[in-house]
Amino acid sequence: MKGIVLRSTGSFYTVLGEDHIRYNCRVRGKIRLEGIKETNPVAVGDQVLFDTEQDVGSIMEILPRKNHMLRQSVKKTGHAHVLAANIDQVLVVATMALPRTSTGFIDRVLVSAEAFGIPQILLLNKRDVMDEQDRAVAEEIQSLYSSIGVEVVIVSALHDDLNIVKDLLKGRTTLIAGHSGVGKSTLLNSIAPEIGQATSDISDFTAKGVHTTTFAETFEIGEKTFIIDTPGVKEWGLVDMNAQEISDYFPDMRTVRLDCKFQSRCLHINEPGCAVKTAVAEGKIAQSRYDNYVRMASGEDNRK
Ligand SMILES: Nc1nc2c(ncn2[C@@H]2O[C@H](COP(=O)(O)OP(=O)(O)O)[C@@H](O)[C@H]2O)c(=O)[nH]1
Ligand SMILES: [Mg+2]
Ligand SMILES: [Zn+2]
Repeated sequence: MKGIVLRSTGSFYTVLGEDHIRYNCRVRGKIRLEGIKETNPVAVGDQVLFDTEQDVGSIMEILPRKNHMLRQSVKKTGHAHVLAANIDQVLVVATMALPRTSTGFIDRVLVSAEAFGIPQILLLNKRDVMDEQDRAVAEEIQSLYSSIGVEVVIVSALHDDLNIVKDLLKGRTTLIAGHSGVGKSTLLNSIAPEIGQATSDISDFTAKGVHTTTFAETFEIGEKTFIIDTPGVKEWGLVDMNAQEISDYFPDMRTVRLDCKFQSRCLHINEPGCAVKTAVAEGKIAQSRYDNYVRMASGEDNRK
């Protein structure tokens, strides 16, 4: 039977079959998928062929992936880990306060998605508790990211009707990313109450590093509509990317960088005649985007 992998624990997989029944499966024997060198052969979001003859089903084959996203393997063995496969879009959930999300985190996720050719949505949550200053910053962020092709919505997952968000998600598979406490579970509950996601107290978000689940999990929130929740967002890394590649995945730098004096060799950091730096000075590229680029390009850890 054909199915989609909803959840993986590393040895067992929950597969949603075409018959709409969930099966517990494992991988028996060797599975081949061309070009795979990652630590986990089968990822959440994979379309698979599986056999249901035994109590525990057997995944026989992974169907070709439309795309996938990698994250740095937790153990830093040099191997990458497939975060999820067949993703239509990435939804970054961020907040101005309680907790405050840095633009460094937002840009890191956007660049990671861009690197795999996946469109992005930015959701600024907790609109109801934004003060005047937060609101001004949120609107600034909205206009900045809209200008580089990212859809931005400012909402309250607790109090708004969320029709805009539902429309954006409808019929698609969306990978959701955001720090603990920003309201991802609350958002899922508002959109699809039947999935009954546990939410944590605001005070819990300071308890860093305490993750109850370490596995990506997919929720079906409507017909052909899936949300993949990925715990451990701190491990999101820019796998094997050098400065040139990173600047390629900043849409606002992409065209400008061809005008740099040293063109493809320019890192846009100290080089004379750098068109990117000029564009920053002229306000054509946002200072925050440039600063975040420099941090990523110099390999500095800005995952917070
Ligand atoms: N005021 C306010 N609180 C929210 C909103 N969304 C979520 N929260 C609260 O933020 C806390 C963390 O939410 P949760 O959904 O568990 O975050 P997660 O860790 O990203 O899944 C909970 O106490 C929620 O009630 C919102 O729009 N406004
Ligand atoms: Mg949660
Ligand atoms: Zn340059």
